[in-house]
Order: sequence, then structure tokens, then C-alpha cells
Amino acid sequence: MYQTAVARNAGEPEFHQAMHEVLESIAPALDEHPEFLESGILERIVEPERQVMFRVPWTDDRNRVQVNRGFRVQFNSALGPYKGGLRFHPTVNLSIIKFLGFEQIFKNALTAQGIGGAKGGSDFDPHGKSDAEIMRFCQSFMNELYRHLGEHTDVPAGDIGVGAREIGYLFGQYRKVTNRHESGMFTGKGTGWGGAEVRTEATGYGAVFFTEEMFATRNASIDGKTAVVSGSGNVAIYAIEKVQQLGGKALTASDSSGYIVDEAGIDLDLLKQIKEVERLRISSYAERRTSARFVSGGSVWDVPGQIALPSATQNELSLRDAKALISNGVEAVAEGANMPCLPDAVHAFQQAGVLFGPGKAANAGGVATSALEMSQNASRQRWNFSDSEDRLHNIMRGVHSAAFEAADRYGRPGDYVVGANTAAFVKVADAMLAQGVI
Ligand code: NDP
Ligand code: 2IT
Repeated sequence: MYQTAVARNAGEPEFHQAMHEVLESIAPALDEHPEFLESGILERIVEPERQVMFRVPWTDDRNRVQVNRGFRVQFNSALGPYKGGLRFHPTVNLSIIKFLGFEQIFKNALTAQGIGGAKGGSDFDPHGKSDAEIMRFCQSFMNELYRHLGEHTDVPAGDIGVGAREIGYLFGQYRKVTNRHESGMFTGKGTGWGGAEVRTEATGYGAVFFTEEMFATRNASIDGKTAVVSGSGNVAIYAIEKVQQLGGKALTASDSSGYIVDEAGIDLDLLKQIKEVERLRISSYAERRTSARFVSGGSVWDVPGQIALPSATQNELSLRDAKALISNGVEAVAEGANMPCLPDAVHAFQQAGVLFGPGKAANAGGVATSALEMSQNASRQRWNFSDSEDRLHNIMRGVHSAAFEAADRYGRPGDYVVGANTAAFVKVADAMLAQGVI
């Protein structure tokens, strides 16, 4: 079945990798549910319900016409409207969007909030673009995408390269071309115009809450521990913030140019100033802080830490990196990013007895808080920060126990990969079975 899917989706290595990881871990659930195989659930679940690719022409500040490619892969809506982020990055292609959309089906199922799975984006590179160029690109992108969206159809949000600024421009254009102020068609909006409190912090906070739950199964906690973190975007910044709030010490951050190590612990105000306000490279952090040094290139995973939170991008943590972390005494790894650890790195962590939280469980806090935003939009309510954070915390406890209990039930105690994949798969497959062959 996997080989057929690979042949049907030739040249899509990231999608193959994501499919393989799920398919190889759900065997115990399939043994218990022969009806899933009999009704073609596997063949259907790896085939997106709909895929849209489109031209995105725009004019740069020098009046030259630029052309990018837009994508939206609406993977599965058995549990609810399509839901998942948009990524703007030069490496975006169909394989990347399909792997992300496929992962999103299972992640969203784990949140238990009635949301289907989708992903989209463009090979547009926001780095170095003016605000006006970003706006014109977002408007052109939405001129096509709007017809595929809607609060009961498909609800995008941010991902790499898509933050508050881009969401503002995208939402504005949707409103203009549809003549509808439809709050529930996008999440991650500004808190002044329909956005939920804690959505900005949610993915990073959630990954650290998940880590805390994993530690609790060994009567341990984050308090007093050191953490190494990759990335310096939305997920990384708020993962660092929550580590610090829980008494840990985050030592690193990175971007595509290299990483910084700050033995005194990351100065969050400075990191936010550099990344969120001034939009500079991470090396600027070391220029402004004497306790920090910048390492160009190299691997951030060579820095010793008891917790590792890969929070940049897919396939950023190799077997070599895993071995370095293990020999430096890492105790827990939680994927803030989607599929950041290569399969043999995951295996190495598990063999070494390191607590390992896969992305579809550990980083589910972002999309879970997006679903909270949808609830607030639908009921015209506003929940305050601490109420919203409590809800996020409870959802992450629920995601953890769903994965933990399924791992036990299927004979793989402590294996959160098997636990998350089986718990999520059974939920989606049950819904697909009940809804017929569609
Ligand atoms: P941001 O755009 O805010 O930050 C991305 C960070 O990762 C930047 O520091 C960026 O550095 C770095 N990065 C991106 N691509 C690469 C690359 N190819 N090589 C090296 N560094 C890279 O994105 P987010 O923080 O939102 O997303 C980070 C990860 O978390 C992604 O995998 C995303 O899918 C995942 N995620 C995000 C959620 C969210 O709510 N935002 C929810 C769940 C998962 P540079 O600026 O140099 O490119
Ligand atoms: O990967 C992800 O879960 C996200 N980028 C967030 C998706 C969302 O709809 O909030």
C-alpha cells in the first residue's frame, strides 16, 4: 500500500516520509479494526480530498512583475472544516505542503476539537521584502485562495513566514473581495479584531506544557533544567518564554544563518526586539549581549541541554545530532516544529530512553488555540489571557494522555509516536467509516 502511494506521488520525499511514519506505527490499530482495511481507509486517507495550485503574480517595488506559486491542500474534513496554516518560504513545493497537510489531519484529531486537516502556502520569500511588497503579494494570493475558504469550509492560519502582519493583509483582502467580515475564516488575527488571546504564544507554550507532562510520568519537572532550542520565530520565542516561566534555563536560539549560545540564559526582551520588532538576523543578539556568542553554521544540537526543543523546520535534527544530544545527557525532546527530527534520530532517542514528543502531539497547542479562536468568533465571546492559557494547558494535558494511553493500550508504553498516531488515526478512520465512501 505504501509503495503504491509512493509511486502515485513520485518526487515528494517529505510526503513519503510523513506517510511512512504514520503507516508503520498504526499496525496494532489495524489488527483490531479489519473494517478499516476492508473499506479502503488507508488508500483514502493518503489521498487529499482537494488540492489547489495557482499563479500568484505581483509587482515589486521596482515595478517588476514577479510570479510565485500558491498551494492549498485540503486533506481531510471527516472531523470538521479543513484547518491548518499557510507557509511562505522559498523551499515550499507540493511535497512540503502535502506532508504538512497530512500531519495536520492527525494533530487536529488529537486536539479533540472537531477540525479537519489542511495546509497551504507559497514559495514566496518574505525575507528582505518591504511591507508594501508583502501586502501586494498577500492580496494577490488571496485573490485566488478566497474562493476555497470559509468558516465552515477551510480556515487557514500562520506557519513559517506568515505571522500577524501577513494575516492582517490576507484577512483584509478576503473581506474586500467577498464583502463579508467573516471572522471565523482565519485564525491568528490581531486581538483587536477577532484574534484570540494566547494564539501567538500557543504553539511554544503548548510544546513546553507537553514536555512538562512527559516529565511528570517520571516524577520530574522542567524546574532547574537547561534547554536547547532551535529557531527564533513564533514557536521558538514562546517555547523559551514558557521554559523560563517554569524555572528552566533556555540557552540557545537559531535561524538559517547560525545559532547563538547564551550561558546566562536567553534575554527574551532582546530576542523579541531583534526578531519580532527589528526583524534582524540572530547574530545581532550576540552583538548586543556580552554573555552570548554567535556560531555561524554548525549545529545547535552540539550545545548540551537536558531538554531539546527543535522549533525551526523539517529534518533539522539528524542522527548525528541525536547522538550528540544523548551523549550530552538530554532527557526530553519535544518537536515544536513539524517533523524536525529525521526518522533515525527519533529511533535513537527512543532506544536511549529519552522522552520523545512527536510534533503532531507536542506542537498541537497552536492549532488547538486556533480552534478556541473559532469558538470565540462563532459565539461572539472574548476570553481573557489567563482563561485562554488554562484552556490551552488542559488541551495539552488531554493530548498527552490520549497519546500516553494509546501507547499503553497498543503494547508500546512510553512510545508517544505510536500513541499519537494510533489515537489520532482511529478517531479519523471511525469518522470516515461512519460517513461512507466519499
Ligand atoms: P517563523 O517563520 O516564525 O520562524 C521560523 C524559524 O525557523 C526562523 O528562525 C527561521 O530562520 C527558521 N527556519 C525556517 N526555515 C529554515 C530552514 N530551512 N533552515 C534553517 N532555519 C529555518 O515560523 P514558526 O515559528 O511559526 O514555525 C516554526 C516551525 O513550527 C515550523 O516547522 C512550523 O511548521 C511549526 N509550527 C508552527 C505553528 C505555529 O502556530 N506557528 C504551529 C505548529 C507547528 P530564518 O528566518 O533564517 O529563515
Ligand atoms: O502546523 C500547525 O499546526 C500550524 N501552523 C498552525 C495551524 C493553525 O491552523 O493554527
